[in-house]
Amino acid sequence: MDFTLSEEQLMIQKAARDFAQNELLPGVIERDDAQKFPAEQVKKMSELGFMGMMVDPKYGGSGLDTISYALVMEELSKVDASASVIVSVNNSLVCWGLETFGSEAQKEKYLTRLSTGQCIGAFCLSEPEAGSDATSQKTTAADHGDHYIVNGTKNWITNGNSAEIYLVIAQTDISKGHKGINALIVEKGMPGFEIGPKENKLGIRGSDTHSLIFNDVKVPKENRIGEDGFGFKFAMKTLAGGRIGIAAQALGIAAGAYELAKKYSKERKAFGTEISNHQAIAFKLADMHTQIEAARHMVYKAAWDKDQGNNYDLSSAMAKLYASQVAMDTTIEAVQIHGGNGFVKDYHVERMMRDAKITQIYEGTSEIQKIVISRSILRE
Ligand code: COS
Repeated sequence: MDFTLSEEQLMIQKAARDFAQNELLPGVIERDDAQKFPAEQVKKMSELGFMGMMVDPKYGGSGLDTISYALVMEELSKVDASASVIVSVNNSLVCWGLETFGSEAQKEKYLTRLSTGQCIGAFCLSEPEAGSDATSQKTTAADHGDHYIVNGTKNWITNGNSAEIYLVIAQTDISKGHKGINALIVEKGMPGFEIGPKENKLGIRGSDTHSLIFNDVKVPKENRIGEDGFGFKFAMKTLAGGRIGIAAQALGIAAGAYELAKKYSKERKAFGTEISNHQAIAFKLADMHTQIEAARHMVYKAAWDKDQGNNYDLSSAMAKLYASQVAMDTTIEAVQIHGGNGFVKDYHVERMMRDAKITQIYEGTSEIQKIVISRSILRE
């Protein structure tokens, strides 16, 4: 067993760390406050190859492994989880889904644009009445021979307005249940496709989350990903990898808040000494550090499983379940260690606490991860 990162992985980790400090940190509080999409930062991340990290270079990607992707997600998320979710959705849901299951023509038409950051993508599964219960899709894609007619509404879509390419899950034949669901590539600007209002969120406020409305949108059949009826499996397989990205995001949020809390505890004095000298604070730091390290091992293990070609449904679900809990617990404690300053925006940790919550909700709630985990272990 070798826990050493390769030279290349260390280099990518450093590039992401430097980028986060130099380009994401300035203005992160203001972007959160104003719900401002980090457009300039996304452009720079494209130049660094962060938008198509695991994509084959022949489609404009960086050709990196999943561990490198997790390292980048961790470093970006230490500073700005709004920026990192944009990266995560584009990489592990949109690019990976298209590269793995798309046709050659689809890859040529869409993947290169997405992996080079010429445009970004969105993954559209959730609906007003189908979040966790993902087979209950109400959005329809009626088969009209050489095209589908799509009708319905999608909710809470990350990159909702900033995207140009949308992977939309919709029901074609309700009598076939989940086997009647398709995944379609929909382009912004297709007649009948409207972007709904932007959500005013608790956290990750810099990312743009919208509902999407489809009114008789005509989508050519060549835009269907995989065979007829493959849409639900496409969503499940893609989300399994997406969960590694979100687990790495949760890990990064936790590690970022911990680093700030540790630094603060060595500066802030109370009762005549730095508060890190009080066991009440030192023990909190010990717990945070231990839990973060455990989460890190789980995240890297899930990424490693994916890189080795192992099944990663279980390891990604466990990594997301655990890392998101650690993100929540650690950020709450980081606010506590900061005391009154923790409640003030300038010290960052209150934002991290708000950002952490979504990691227990999107790409499968913690309760959904427990369904995936329990079914997997009981099948053994
Ligand atoms: N890979 C491949 N296939 C999978 C799969 C996976 N990871 N998970 C499920 N499937 C397949 C099953 O094998 C089954 O196919 P068959 O009938 O051919 O065997 C099919 O998908 C339906 O699976 P299942 O019967 O387990 O469906 P359920 O309705 O019980 O739901 C859960 C399964 C709960 C795991 C699923 O609905 C889920 O992940 N929901 C959360 C979705 C989500 O993450 N939403 C957030 C939106 S994105 S922000």
